[in-house]
Amino acid sequence: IPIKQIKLRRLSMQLKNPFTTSFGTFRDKEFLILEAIDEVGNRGFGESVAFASPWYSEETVQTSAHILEDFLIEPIKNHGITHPDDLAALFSHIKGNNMAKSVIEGAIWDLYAKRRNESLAQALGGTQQEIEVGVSLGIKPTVKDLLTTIEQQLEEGYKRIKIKIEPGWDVDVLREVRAHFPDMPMMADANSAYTLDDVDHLKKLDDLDLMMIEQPLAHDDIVDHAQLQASMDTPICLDESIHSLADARKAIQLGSCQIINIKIGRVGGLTESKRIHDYCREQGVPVWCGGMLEAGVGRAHNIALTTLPQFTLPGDTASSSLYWEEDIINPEVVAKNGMIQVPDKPGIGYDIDDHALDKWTTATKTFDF
Ligand code: OSB
Ligand code: MG
Repeated sequence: IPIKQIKLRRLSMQLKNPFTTSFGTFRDKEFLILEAIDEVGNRGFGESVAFASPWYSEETVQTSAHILEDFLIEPIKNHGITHPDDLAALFSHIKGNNMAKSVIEGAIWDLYAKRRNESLAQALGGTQQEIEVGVSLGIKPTVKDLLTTIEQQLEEGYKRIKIKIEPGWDVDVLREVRAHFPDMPMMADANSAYTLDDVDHLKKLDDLDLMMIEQPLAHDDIVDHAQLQASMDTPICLDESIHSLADARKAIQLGSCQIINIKIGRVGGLTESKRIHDYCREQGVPVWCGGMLEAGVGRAHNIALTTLPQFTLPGDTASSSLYWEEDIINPEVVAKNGMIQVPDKPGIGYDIDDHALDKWTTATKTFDF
C-alpha cells in the first residue's frame, strides 16, 4: 500500500448531553483523526477512542498522539506494508497502547478497502447487510429522568437498553426500571465499580432478567470475575479486561464471562477484533460491538466490524444525532427501529465532511513519506 502522506489531527467536539459512568462524567470529547493518503489521492481514516483522562483505561488522547508520532508512523514509512494484517508484526515489539495502534490500523484498513473498491465490511469478510443496535444510558440525576430517557429511546426503536450502574445506583434502580418495562431487553454496565465483597448484593440482579452485566469487577481482572460468574446466574460480559485474543481465550477458559464486548480500539484494531470474533464463533460465545462515544469515523468502523456473523447481540453504536450536533461524516449514522443499514460504498462507506472536520480540528501534523 503506497502511502504518500499521513495527516494527524486533534479534534474537540461537544457532546449534546453529558454522559455519566461509574468513573466520571464526559461533557465533550477530544480525539484524533488519522488520515492515510495514497499516491492517487485515496484517503483512509481512523479515529482514536482514548479519552482525555485515563478513566476507562491507561491511554489518553495525549499518549495516543505521542505513541503514534514517535513510534508507530516511522516503521510504516520504513518498511511499507501490503495488507493491514502486516501491522501486527510491525508493532509487535511495542507493548500495549492498543488504542494508538488501532487509529493507524483503522486508517490503513479503510485505505486498503478503498483501493480494492470494496466496502470495509466486505474487506473484513462481513456477512450482514444491516445490523442491530441498542443504546447505552448514563447515570442520571433521578430515576424519573432515567425512565423518561428509556421511554424516548424505546420509541426510537433501539433493540436493547444498557444502563450504567455504580454502588448506590444499581439494584433498586434496575428493579424500578424492570417494573415499568417488564419485557424490555435490558443490561447493566458497572465499568468495574464493584469487588468480590459485593457478591451478595450483585446476586440480587439475578431476579431482573438482565441480558448480562458488563464488567462488574476490576478493569484488569479475569480471575475474580470467574468466581463471581460461578456464583450468579446473570451472564457476565467483559469489556475493559479484554485486550487481545489471548485475553479472550483465558477469560472463556476460566469461565470469567459468557459474552464479550469487542471494542476495536481496546484490542488494538480490526485485525485483532476479527481474531477474537473468530475464536468466539468457534467457542459459541456471543459478541457485540461496544462504543466509546465515537464521532462518525469510529462509528463507521464499528458498523463494518459488526457485519461479522458472531455479532449476534445489539451493539452500542447508536445514531450520530444522539451524541453530536454535527458529525464529521456524510450522511450521519442513522439507526431506524434499532437497525443500521450497512453502507456498500468503498471503505468506511461514509463521506468525510471536510468542512465539519476542519471546524472541530484544533491541531494538525503532517508526515510525508
Ligand atoms: O463501558 O462501554 C463502556 C462510554 C464511555 C466509556 C466506556 C463505555 C461507554 C458506554 C457508551 O457505555 C458507549 C457509547 O454510547 O458509545
Ligand atoms: Mg462497558
